[in-house]
Amino acid sequence: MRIDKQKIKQLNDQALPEHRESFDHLSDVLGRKGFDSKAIVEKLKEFQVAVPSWALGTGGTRFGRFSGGGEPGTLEDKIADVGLLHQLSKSAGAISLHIPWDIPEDVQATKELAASHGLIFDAVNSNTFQDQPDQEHSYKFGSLCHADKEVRKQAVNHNLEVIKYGDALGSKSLTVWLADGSSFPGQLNFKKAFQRTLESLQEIYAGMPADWKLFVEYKPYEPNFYSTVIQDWGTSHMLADKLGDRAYSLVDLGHHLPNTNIEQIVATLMMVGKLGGFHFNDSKYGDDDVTVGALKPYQLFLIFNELVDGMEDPSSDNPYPAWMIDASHNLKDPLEDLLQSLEAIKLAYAQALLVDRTALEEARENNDPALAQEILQAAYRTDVRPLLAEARLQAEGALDPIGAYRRLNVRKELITQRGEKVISTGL
Ligand code: PSV
Ligand code: MN
Ligand code: MN
Repeated sequence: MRIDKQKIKQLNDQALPEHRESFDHLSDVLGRKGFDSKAIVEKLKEFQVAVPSWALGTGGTRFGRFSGGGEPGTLEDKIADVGLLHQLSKSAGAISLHIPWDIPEDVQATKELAASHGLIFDAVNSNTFQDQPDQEHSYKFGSLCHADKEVRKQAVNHNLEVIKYGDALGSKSLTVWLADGSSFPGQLNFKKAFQRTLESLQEIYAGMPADWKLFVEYKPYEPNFYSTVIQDWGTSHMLADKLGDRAYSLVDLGHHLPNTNIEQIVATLMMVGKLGGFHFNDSKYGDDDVTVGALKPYQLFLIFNELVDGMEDPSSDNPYPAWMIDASHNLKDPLEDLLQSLEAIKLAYAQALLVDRTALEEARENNDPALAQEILQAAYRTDVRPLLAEARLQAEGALDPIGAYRRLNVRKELITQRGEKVISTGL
């Protein structure tokens, strides 16, 4: 399904006078502080976040799954759902696939369908954390780190196949996240596991097209509960460094132990040009994967403050990071959830663009933490929602994406088309 553009326009027209008033007011306030609202709106229009195919269905927990109905049952439906998100938000211009959950039957037709929704294919993701019905060897005791060379070979070949699919679709990067690790002390030889993983990744790296990047994602625990082979950013960076120039670390917000200073990790990785990708979500306890900004919007802002700093730093050769939402849970309508995540990401981005970096640097050099905090919080406490709305309006999206989604009964229409019972592939 696609939303009739005219209907979005009609809703926008109704809300326009109020929006104009708040946008003009904010532009005046920001203008007096030396910020150019127009330039910020342009940056917001450019900022696109990939939506992963596995977030479009209701997420389950190990205790149950409660589908809301109208879920996408095919890759085509998933593309259509991201298309809807993009129509409303104008910020979700890419989809990230997980193979083998999303194998395209007809690559050309899939590419054309995505393009017709204004979408490109972002990083492709391999899956060696589950066994597939037709596979020869099991990943129960690991994949790229496995003690048995044949298992490692199977996992490497799977990644090479994922690259092939991605290449055909126009993706330019592969994200590798491994569940490899151990659940009991003594189970795994840490050094051998690292070395085997490195060798396997080297084979995968060698199999990438010359213009591709490899993102190495880390995670401290789960599904293994004693050790994870790529447990943290240091391990991920060591691997990326040994692999070569086109290998990078990938930071997933949920993949840290409580209270980790993620903004410092971001700053450090960007300083050495090794932050390749970023997975957004939020959490209270672990890898909760709840809506971005639902719990810790200030932390998200502090992270964006470093991301913007890294992106604007002329001495850094860090590539433009690949942004992706990696959130999915079991209560909200997944499309509303993703619209909220997109909004939270862009709010934090816009606020970070309002940090007076020259003044902040001066405060730091003068050892003035109180002033540094004032500067950061002045940006954080600015209500930047009119800037986001203006960016959407100019791009012909919805002034109020969730409002439009509800008023246009999108979920009801999806349920009519797809039924109540379709279960989307994913976790
Ligand atoms: C693992 O927890 C993860 O964050 C990785 O990015 C996976 O690819 C994704 O979730 C989906 O399983
Ligand atoms: Mn992730
Ligand atoms: Mn995760």
